[in-house]
Amino acid sequence: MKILIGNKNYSSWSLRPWLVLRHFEIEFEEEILLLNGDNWKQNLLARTPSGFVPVLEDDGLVIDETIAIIEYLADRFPQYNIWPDDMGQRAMARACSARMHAGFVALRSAAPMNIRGNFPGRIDAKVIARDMEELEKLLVPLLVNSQGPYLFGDFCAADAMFAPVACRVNTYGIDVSPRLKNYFTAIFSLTAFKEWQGAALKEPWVIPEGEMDFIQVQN
Ligand SMILES: N[C@@H](CCC(=O)N[C@@H](CS)C(=O)NCC(=O)O)C(=O)O
Repeated sequence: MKILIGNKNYSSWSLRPWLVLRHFEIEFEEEILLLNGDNWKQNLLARTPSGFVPVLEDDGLVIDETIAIIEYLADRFPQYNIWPDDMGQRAMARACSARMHAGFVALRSAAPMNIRGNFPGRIDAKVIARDMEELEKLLVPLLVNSQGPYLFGDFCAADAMFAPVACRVNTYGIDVSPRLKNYFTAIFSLTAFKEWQGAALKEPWVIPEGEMDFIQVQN
């Protein structure tokens, strides 16, 4: 089984299924397809169905789209609770994951994941206010219900879906409620997350579009 991912510092979609693979100790190989440099897009188009990462290759299958990769892993490894065991909780976990996959567009574009970046106070709070309100309304009741540390108690795929949001909140110093702050701390404390973060911090590549000065000029 092999996962094709983007640069670890920037590729928020790649982080999600990678975290599931690593956290549940599934054996896999990884290959980074750079999201920068000469001909990076042509290379991506040549190696992936849609020209986007992540992509999972397994047993002759080539699967793209983050949610589909996670669902495949859950089917392929039913011995792990990639989704919660309880049917109702599983439905809730899929629902909030789908909301993340399809939504939070303002937050995602104004505050791209940049793990090594440190840009507190440099995002216009008004631009992301509605998304941050929606995030609190979505996640806090789940955390109250589960009593933490993760959305459904133990770490599951839904938490992987929100891990890049934790990174964004950290990089841009975005205000969140104490409950969300604790939740993001729990994500940062995962061994699998620390491994990804350590690798991201060592990467030499800089993508201007993911750096604050570029974003502010664009806006
Ligand atoms: N809908 C896709 C989105 C994947 C995506 O946007 N990946 C980014 C990297 S994080 C990418 O490949 N970008 C290449 C490009 O923008 O051309 C998924 O859920 O996997």
